[in-house]
Amino acid sequence: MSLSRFLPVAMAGLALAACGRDAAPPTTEQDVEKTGAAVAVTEAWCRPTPNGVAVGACYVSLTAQRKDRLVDVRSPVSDDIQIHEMRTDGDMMRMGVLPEGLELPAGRTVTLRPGAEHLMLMDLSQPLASGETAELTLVFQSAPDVTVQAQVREPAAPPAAPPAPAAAPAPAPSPAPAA
Ligand SMILES: [Cu+2]
Repeated sequence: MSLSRFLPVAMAGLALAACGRDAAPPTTEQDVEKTGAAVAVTEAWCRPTPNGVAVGACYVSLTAQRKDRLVDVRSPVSDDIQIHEMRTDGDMMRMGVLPEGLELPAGRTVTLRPGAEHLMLMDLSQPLASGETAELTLVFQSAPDVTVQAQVREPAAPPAAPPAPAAAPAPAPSPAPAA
């Protein structure tokens, strides 16, 4: 049999023609050059913003397999996301930009949280509403970008403060006469 010659089919042109303009932009750019070990991103969440407040705060937990650094964050809802730390200045807690990003030691989970490091979303294009999500793309020095959907919710109650009032330990059935 003769496998004479394959037709050099011009697939490229066909593929381009099939691309709709409304398709979401591909995220293949994140594959370039970033060959570092992946950073695990968990527990991404944001505080809801009251009406009219244009600055939001988001939090994530980051675990880098190898020493790395969170250097930038992007989101559709903010063009300017800053990586902030909290510092004690006398009796005052002040926040400020971490100019070199947030260091991620190897193998240890760094948890951003209220009162500590956090992501500050400046000039929000829309409010962060409880129950919704905000997309965050985390950019690392070595590891590939990671995009997560952060839950917008109120902060969880600190574990040290039980929510139950529990002031009156009265397990006995109260035989209060019905009115
Ligand atoms: Cu801040």
